[in-house]
Amino acid sequence: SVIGPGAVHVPDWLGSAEQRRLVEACRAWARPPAGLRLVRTPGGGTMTARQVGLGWHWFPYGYARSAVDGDGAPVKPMPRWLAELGRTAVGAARAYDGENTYSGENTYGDERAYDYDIALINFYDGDARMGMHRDSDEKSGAPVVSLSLGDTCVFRFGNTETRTKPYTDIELRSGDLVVFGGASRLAYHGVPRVHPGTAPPDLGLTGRLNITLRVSGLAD
Ligand code: MD3
Ligand code: FE
Repeated sequence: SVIGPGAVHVPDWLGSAEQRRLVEACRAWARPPAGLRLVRTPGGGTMTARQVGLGWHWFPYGYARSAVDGDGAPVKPMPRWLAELGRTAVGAARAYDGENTYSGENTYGDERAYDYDIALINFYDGDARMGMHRDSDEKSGAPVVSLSLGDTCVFRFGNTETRTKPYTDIELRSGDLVVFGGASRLAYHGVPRVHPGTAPPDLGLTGRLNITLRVSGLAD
């Protein structure tokens, strides 16, 4: 369903076998070197969700090939299959982007043009959350693809002007896809809470995992 202009939510897009495969892959990516780390914020704090990058590591506010706030090891490569999953996700979301199909144009452009070269994986456990922010460190307008695994969260989708109201809260569950393109690409958003113990029992995951796929627009 459409959350906002250019923002499409596809519940239960990933089947349980695909979810398990992704969780397994995330576990491997989380291991050192260049594994899961706490991202330090400029104010001297740390983000409560831990993060690992593929292709590029994100830091406030930019991208680097080795984690500035990690062990200094070179970032793991972005697997080709994950980049292709990003393209497939954009195609799947377009089918639901009813607001935009009437014009013959679409919000998302041609996904074959997008070379997804970044995956940012956020691990939420305990009381982890994510404050309202915009993702503006990519130098490409390609849509951001979000895949949720494990516990259900409240996702807050805001506006492009302020980090406060108006916003829409929706629940993201394990297997859900959201694609953020067009006018939503620079909208404020956050994760005000995660509901513990709501992951599918067969997934073997405590907490929540979110994978975002992005195009850096940076040179190799
Ligand atoms: C809207 N992650 O990694 S996913 C992030 O669940 C991030 O871990 C959240 O915000 C999470 O930056 C939310 C949904 C999401 C991701 C990227 C976006 C929404 C977005 C980029 C632009 C607009
Ligand atoms: Fe974000």
